[in-house]
Amino acid sequence: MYETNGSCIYYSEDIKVSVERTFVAIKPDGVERGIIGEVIKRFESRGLKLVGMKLMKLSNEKAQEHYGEHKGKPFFDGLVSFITAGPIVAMVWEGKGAIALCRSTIGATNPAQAAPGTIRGDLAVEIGRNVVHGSDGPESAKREIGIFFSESEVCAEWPRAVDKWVSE
Ligand code: DAT
Ligand code: MG
Repeated sequence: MYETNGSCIYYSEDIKVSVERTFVAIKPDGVERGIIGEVIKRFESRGLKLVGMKLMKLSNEKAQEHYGEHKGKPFFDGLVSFITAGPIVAMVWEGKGAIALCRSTIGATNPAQAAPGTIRGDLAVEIGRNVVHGSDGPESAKREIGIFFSESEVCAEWPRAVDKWVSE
């Protein structure tokens, strides 16, 4: 049984585990470079569950809304042009601690400083071409999922048998 509560889901049987959702996007550089599968593989292999995904081209308005926290910064216009320059892969990933797990899988904002083994540390070299986006906290996760996905586009009821081998 699932009860949804914002970006969290509670499995309400004998155990009650809080499961987070987070928004992840493969940016136009990752799509154009043909590394969609490579990026998705990192999250799948980690044990996270994909509960929403679509290939889409962002409008200027949606891009400005998504990156609203950066409005006014010197890189804002370039960031909006970049994210709208081609299709992105918008995704929702779910799991225990999914927000922090996705951020650590993605790596530091500047690929030049990102640790090897992370997506940015392995697949990118520059801050303006850093391949992937991931929500940085529960509030941004909820906000960003809401920008890109309607409720019916997220697969809420999808229990996986493997989940017991991923999380205790
Ligand atoms: P992150 O994507 O790691 O959450 P962020 O939210 O601080 O990083 O910034 C959003 C994006 O904006 C980031 O992925 C790349 C770009 N960006 C951030 N800081 C920048 C800078 N100093 N110069 C150029 N682009 C920058
Ligand atoms: Mg950010």
